[in-house]
Amino acid sequence: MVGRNCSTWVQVSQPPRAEQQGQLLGAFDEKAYLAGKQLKPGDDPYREHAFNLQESDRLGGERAIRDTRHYRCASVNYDADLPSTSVIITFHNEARSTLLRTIKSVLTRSPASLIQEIILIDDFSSDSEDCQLLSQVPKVRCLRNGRREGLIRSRVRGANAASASILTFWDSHCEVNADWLQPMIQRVKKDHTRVVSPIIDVISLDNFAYLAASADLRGGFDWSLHFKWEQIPIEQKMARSDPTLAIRTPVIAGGIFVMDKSWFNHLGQYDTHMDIWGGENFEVSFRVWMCGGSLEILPCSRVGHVFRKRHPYDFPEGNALTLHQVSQCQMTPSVCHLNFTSLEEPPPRECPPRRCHHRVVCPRRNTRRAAEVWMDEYKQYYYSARPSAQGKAFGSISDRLTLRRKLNCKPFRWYMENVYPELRVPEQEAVSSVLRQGGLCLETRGTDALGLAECRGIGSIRPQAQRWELIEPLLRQQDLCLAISAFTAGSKVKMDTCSAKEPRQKWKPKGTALQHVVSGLCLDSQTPTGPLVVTQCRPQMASQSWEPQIIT
Ligand code: UD2
Ligand code: MN
Repeated sequence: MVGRNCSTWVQVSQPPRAEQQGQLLGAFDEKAYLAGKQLKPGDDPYREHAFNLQESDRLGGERAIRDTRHYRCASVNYDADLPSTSVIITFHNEARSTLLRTIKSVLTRSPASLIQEIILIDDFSSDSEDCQLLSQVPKVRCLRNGRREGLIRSRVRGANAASASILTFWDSHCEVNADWLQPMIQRVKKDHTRVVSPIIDVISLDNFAYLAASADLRGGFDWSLHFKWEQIPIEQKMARSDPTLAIRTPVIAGGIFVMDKSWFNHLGQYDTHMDIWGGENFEVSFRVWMCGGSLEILPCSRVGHVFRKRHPYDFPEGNALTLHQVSQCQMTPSVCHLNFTSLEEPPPRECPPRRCHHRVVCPRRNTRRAAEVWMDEYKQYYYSARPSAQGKAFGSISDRLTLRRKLNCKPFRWYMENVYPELRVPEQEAVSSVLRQGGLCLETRGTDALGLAECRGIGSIRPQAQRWELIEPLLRQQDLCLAISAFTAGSKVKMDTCSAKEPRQKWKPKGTALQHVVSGLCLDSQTPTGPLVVTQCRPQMASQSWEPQIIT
């Protein structure tokens, strides 16, 4: 381990010297730009941007920040001949100081050869001067929309104008950390179907402190289609021997990611019928996974972002939205390990639970489009969680459905089973029954043995052993499910820990028989005393008949 005084803050960049400033900013007059728009004495510093503008302005165009990466990241090697990227930043009425820090941090903390250009899309901000002035910065181009388009169409405009083969999408209030770009480009260069994001650190909206986000998070969601940061599953966490390796993520937060330009175009860019804000991160995430790509978070790449609690801008079509509170800051990554520097191993402790409130906007139209195009039969769970979405018009989706067919994308069930098996499908109406065969009932005896026994009603000593729930495809008794031991006729059946992914546990009713979905064989008692097995289905056979009788 590299020796380092733990109390020092590792500075990843010193403000450049005067002559470097000249090269970096060309004809652009930073002082005049920042002085051109200032908070007036007595003004509420949070009003216009939903963060403390006074603090942001005080920091100016550039500042040193702490290197928040794991210490092992510093010794990872990258190819010398990485391709360059076009950085696309859309903004609507962004504060001058945050926008300038975003741009300057990219220019100062990325290898110059990897930044082909920075394309700003001014999404019809009230003041058109910002765009003009910033265009004077070398490598920066600014395109101004003639009307408010929202971030989705703005990004597509930026992508179409980009000249590099790799696209990098950004919010307009970020600051990059040391060596953030190389890991991203390296991963995409190796496999162009990967879409990669950094760990998104937290820039405090109050004092602009740069805080390390937990490195154990990935993107997830609930059935109301709210994005949330969640702990990576424990098995994956245990299996991670190398903290510099990529983390697979079911969805991306949406704001900061790198993607191959041809892959972006091949996959249909974005759904440009989505307006203003929201939902596009689900749409692009489902699409990437289901149509042959993957999403990753790269722990050696860190970028800070000002997470806000409300939108500072208006939504022209306000009725497309509903507003409600969520009680946890699910949308802001948890900030832990505040007292260590990157050169130490972080102390292994869980983040404390946070109590704060966000006003969450539900862009029903956008989210509904994502659900309708990509979620197949699972969209019913979205509608159950967000009944108000059902009444909301969402326009035509035929183009997007055609795209899905053309790309031959996998069903949402595949996504659920392979990418996000941790997302629980809401409990279906579970009906408990006994399974009768003649006068006897199917019963478990421990985990291995199954047999037939006299039917005992509720209130008997062991009613649980005869109580079954068929929630297709599983035949359950609490956490245990009926499973075959092999896929051949004559194989015994047993009880196993339930997993909807496990092919051995998939059953469906066939008349009064119970058919194992994958082998096509049927549950058979052969003799009342023998072990239970699966055999060729013969519908008339008494030993294959299991009559459910509902119990309460
Ligand atoms: C998060 C994402 C954001 C986007 C959004 C869902 C991160 C860090 N941020 O929201 O990128 O995926 O979820 O849609 O993951 N903007 C426009 N035109 C508009 C509205 C916004 O250009 O009409 C710009 C805005 O100035 C900003 C960016 O779009 O640069 C994202 O907006 P935000 O910062 O308000 O969204 P955020 O961070 O809450
Ligand atoms: Mn943002």
